[in-house]
Amino acid sequence: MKKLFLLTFTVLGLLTVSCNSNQQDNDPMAETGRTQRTENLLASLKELSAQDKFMFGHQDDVVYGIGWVGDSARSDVKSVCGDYPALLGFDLGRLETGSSKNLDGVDFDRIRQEIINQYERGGVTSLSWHCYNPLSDRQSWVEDSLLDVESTTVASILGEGETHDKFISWLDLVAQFLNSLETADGVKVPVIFRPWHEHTGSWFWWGQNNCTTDDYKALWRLTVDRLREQGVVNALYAYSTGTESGGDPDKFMERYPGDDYIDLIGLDFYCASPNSEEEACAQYLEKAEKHVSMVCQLAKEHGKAAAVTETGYEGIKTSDWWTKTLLPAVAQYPISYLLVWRNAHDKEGHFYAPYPGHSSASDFVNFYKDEHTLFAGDMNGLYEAK
Ligand code: BMA
Repeated sequence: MKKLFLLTFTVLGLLTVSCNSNQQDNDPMAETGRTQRTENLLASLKELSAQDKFMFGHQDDVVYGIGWVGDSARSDVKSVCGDYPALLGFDLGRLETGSSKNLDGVDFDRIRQEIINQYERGGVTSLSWHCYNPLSDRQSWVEDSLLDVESTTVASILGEGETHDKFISWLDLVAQFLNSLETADGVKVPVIFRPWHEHTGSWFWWGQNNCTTDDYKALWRLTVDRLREQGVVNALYAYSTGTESGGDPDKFMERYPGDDYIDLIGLDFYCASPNSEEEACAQYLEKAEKHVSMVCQLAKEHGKAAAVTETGYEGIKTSDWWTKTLLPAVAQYPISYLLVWRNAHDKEGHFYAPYPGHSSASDFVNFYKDEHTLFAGDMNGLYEAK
């Protein structure tokens, strides 16, 4: 009995010590208001940015793919090359409306679990947010018939605007979700949060023609300040534009909310042409030269990590796209990661990663084996102090 008690006592003691130490690790650091692990991740991303290796990422990789949805431990990328992506992307759109599923039908509880799984395999998660329009109560994409509403939405959020309180309650739901990202051992899982993306275009209500520069910056600051106030200690923030700057750094940074608000500078750009595959690939290489080099330069100047926050070739129509277009386009630039978009199970032809039997699958295996690319199995110590 005594022995059993001692054993129980010891186990309880060990558990308490380990919980306490995780608890302490979850405490925000005085200088940055974030956990040590989150700062370590940022340092690792910057270190990766300075090397000639990058993490491969895929949106919604583990929750559905071509011909399947909702399976456990499945991934089109893993089925093709044997490993998970080093980075996963998920979207928080519809969290703000209180829905249990996001805009693409993925359960938020599942997303939470997959973020934790990804952390436990040593990888990273990036979260985008196709946020509803709080003024129209409709999607984030601008609707032509509602242009007056779309172009006054950001202003309606700011100051004492009519949607301010509602929007703050939406941010609080995001904060709640980020705060809930905890492993069974009580470790707060760091993530990259990438709201208000592609703002240099005008297809979202927060886009270029729909708000002023000052209002866009104010939206960012309101977002980050509120999340911090709500106790979010595990988020890095990514600024990610489209290609509308044309490679002009001043234009690219026009709506940058400031170094205190941003950790990672990135770009969304795709391989596409209405004319031909050759043209799509040639233009992709040109775009990379113009934009990715600029992103890396700006990230360096501002002391931030650099990334290609979204990219890909819808339907991957060229079978050697991975090694003959993507790699030559980006491998020479010091990015920390690139993320290809989702393999939709419900939208014919809307996929950006290969799946077994796809014509680019064997080329993807070469891409996987290439010295520049990192997958989950290559991840080691991203969250440890350098
Ligand atoms: C777009 C498309 C949509 C999707 C949205 C948010 O690029 O993939 O089908 O709903 O992203 O994930």
